[in-house]
Amino acid sequence: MKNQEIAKIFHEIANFLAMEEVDFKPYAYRRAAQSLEILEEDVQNIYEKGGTKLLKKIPGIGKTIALQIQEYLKTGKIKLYQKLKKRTPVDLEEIINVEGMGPKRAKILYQKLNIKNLKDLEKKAKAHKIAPLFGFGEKTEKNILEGIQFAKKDKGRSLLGDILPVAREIFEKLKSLKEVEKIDIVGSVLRRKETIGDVDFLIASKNPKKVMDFFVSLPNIVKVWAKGSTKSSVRMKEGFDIDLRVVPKKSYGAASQYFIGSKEHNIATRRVAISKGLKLNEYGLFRGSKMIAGKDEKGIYEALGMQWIPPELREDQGEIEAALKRKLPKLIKIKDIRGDLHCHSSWDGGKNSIPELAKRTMEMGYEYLGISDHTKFLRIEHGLNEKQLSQERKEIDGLNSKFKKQNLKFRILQGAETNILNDGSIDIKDEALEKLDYAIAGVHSNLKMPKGKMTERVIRAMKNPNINIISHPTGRLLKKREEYEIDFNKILRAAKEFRVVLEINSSPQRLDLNGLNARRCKEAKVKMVINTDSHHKGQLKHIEFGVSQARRGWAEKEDIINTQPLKKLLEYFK
Ligand code: DGT
Ligand code: CA
Ligand code: CA
Repeated sequence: MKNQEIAKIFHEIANFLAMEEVDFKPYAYRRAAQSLEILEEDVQNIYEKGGTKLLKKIPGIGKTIALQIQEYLKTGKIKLYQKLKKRTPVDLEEIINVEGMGPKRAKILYQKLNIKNLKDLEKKAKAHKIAPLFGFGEKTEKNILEGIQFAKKDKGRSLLGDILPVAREIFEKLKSLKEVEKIDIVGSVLRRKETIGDVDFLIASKNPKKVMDFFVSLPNIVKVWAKGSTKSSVRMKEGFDIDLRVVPKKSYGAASQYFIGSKEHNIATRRVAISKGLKLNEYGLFRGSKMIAGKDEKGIYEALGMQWIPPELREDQGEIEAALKRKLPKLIKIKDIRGDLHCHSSWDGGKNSIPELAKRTMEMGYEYLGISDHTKFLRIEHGLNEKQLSQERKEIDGLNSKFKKQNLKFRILQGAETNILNDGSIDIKDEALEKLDYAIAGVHSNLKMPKGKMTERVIRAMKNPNINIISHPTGRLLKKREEYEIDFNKILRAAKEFRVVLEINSSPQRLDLNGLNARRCKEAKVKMVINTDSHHKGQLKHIEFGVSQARRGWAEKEDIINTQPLKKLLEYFK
């Protein structure tokens, strides 16, 4: 699917245009990009079916942009984009990824200081050339430097949410080859790490040469780093690398145990093998020169006296010891989820109406959907006030009585994602909160508070008996923004005391709580909820990312409240 590729180019065009300060045009490209991002049908299919005429039916796509989509589908390029890039040779994507930087600031820095990329930006910030510029100042310069350090830390790693769909497409292509007997995605993608260094595939085949020839000729490969009969490595247009290993079937289990990783897990597993007088490598498990296991993973772990270990746990964080004692957790699964409690509807500017979201969640097999629109403090997000919340309630009540008449088990709950203000108070009156089925509170402003203050702020919100859930509890944005300073142990204690649930936010940019914090939460016996924070129905499927983080946090069904039937859930919130 080319939708995301084209969306990315439109975003970049919008950034360049915003830099040149033509006002309405960036908006048009931004809108087209967003529209493509959430489009569920392949734009190529649409074009093939009805040309630019049908493309123009997509919301936000007018004549010019339809022609540019056509241009891209036919030539792989958009001339306007090439022209803009040439005119302003700035790596805008890299620069505006720094927290606090935008196209307008990037323009000033390019014009005044000739800053073209992250390296230039760091050099000038360190030399204190940025602070004296009009509209910048000491504080901004300091923030820019902090932002750069953060961006550098994750450089070269991609978000799991960006990688997984592409990896799955390639998986299907490789799988279709008749020489491929077995295939798996392995490495950190299978372990569902939040960020990915490179994608690893493992294949069993009697004809590695055929497989490798096919692999290196896949579309969207921009460079072949290496091509051999057992290992090949390529760079994709999207900017990440893929490693492919081909092994004979009899070693497939051993190879998959090795390439799933992590490296730390492998080292610890080999230690167990050695302690039993065995040798484990990517070809098999051996006693002397005799191979005693290797065809499948289960056989290897069994021969080592262990339970098979789900990939999400393979980080050498105690899973080996637990598997030896046969005490691995029974990890939560996607199908345990009965509903999503963090969704934004068109009431707060989300892309879909409540009935549209309800329809999609019913199709997903959910029993309930919680609508949790932003509240009034967030003006740019069209936050709802008390009166609008009660109007929204009427719509939800109406839909629920319709479901009841149709004998459907499905129900919509009314929540709200309220804001925790600086002093820990909530931006909606208690009388209005009491009328909701549940309330979420989150920090959306003033993220740079000192640790003690931030901790007190969130705890005060938790003390409010109407607050049931804290959304994205650490506030991080992957590759963009560090967690805010907060004493997480104190938060856990308060959550336990006031029976507040912590969210695992499934949005691929957040994944907050992450696996590690989810595990701390489980150990503190604090309940969690896995939500998507969807702003349109296409994002509801992100639930799988939250479930993966929960699994990385050793969470079982009982640790997650939205695995409960509706009645139990509502009792919990009482
Ligand atoms: P990434 O790519 O940084 O997100 O993380 P991984 O885990 O996918 O790492 P990668 O692609 O370098 O290697 C894939 C797996 O291969 C890794 O998880 C474990 C295994 N592996 C790689 N190098 C070594 C090594 O030096 N020793 C051992 N025991 N295993 C290794
Ligand atoms: Ca990898
Ligand atoms: Ca690799």
